[in-house]
Amino acid sequence: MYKNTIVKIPGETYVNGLTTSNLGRPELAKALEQHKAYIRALEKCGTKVTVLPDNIEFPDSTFVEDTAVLTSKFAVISNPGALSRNGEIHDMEPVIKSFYETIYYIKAPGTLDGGDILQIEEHFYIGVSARTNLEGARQLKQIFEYEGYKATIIHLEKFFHLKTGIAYLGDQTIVVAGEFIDHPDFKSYKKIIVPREEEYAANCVHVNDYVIIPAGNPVTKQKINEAGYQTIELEMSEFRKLDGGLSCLSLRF
Ligand code: CIR
Repeated sequence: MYKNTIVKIPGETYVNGLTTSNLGRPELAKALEQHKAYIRALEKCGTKVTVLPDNIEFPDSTFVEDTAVLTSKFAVISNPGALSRNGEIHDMEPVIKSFYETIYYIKAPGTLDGGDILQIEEHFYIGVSARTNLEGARQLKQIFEYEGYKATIIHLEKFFHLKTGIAYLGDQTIVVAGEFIDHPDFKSYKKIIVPREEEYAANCVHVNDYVIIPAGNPVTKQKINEAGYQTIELEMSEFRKLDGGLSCLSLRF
């Protein structure tokens, strides 16, 4: 059960954020509207949403998930792998300190983006990606093991972040796409398989009684509903343009 969520408003420089998507430049007004709907959805799920002001110095800073890994017992401040994003942790640190007593840090030369971390009950999966290096992944694995959790490092082939292609819904059920469909480390879970043309929907978030999914993915929505979950659909076009998915826009704890 998540009680809290943290989000950050996209600033006017959002349109200059990092991207590999080729979907065009985002429209700020539309992004702000979609972000408001995202906040409303987190409230509908029963979380208290902490809304942080924008910071135009960091165009990508609305993607707060990458700055930290939050668990029920402790927090880890990440060390974001993109140079232009690394300073985002300085805005986030005091906020996280207001919620947590035990805080760990990923330290250079380790880099780590929170989007590469997936929790399945007491087991954390850590993606090694273009943003999270092996040193960062090893540091985090050590922290989890010290705190009594299991941790597995997963080497990504194509996905941007680990959670770009996988989500956990509870009840040992995962939503998977692409390279994770037949991945040996996920073979013991019940799987909802996302079809290729809906791959963006693999980044969905289970928040209490709902699964929030990106609008326009009817096959995935139906499969999630058939598995017994209620869904909330959100328009995500302006975040997708900067490679952002639903999970990236919040920290949930
Ligand atoms: C970036 O390239 O860092 C941002 N434009 C998108 C970050 C998406 N975050 C995530 O998947 N956790």
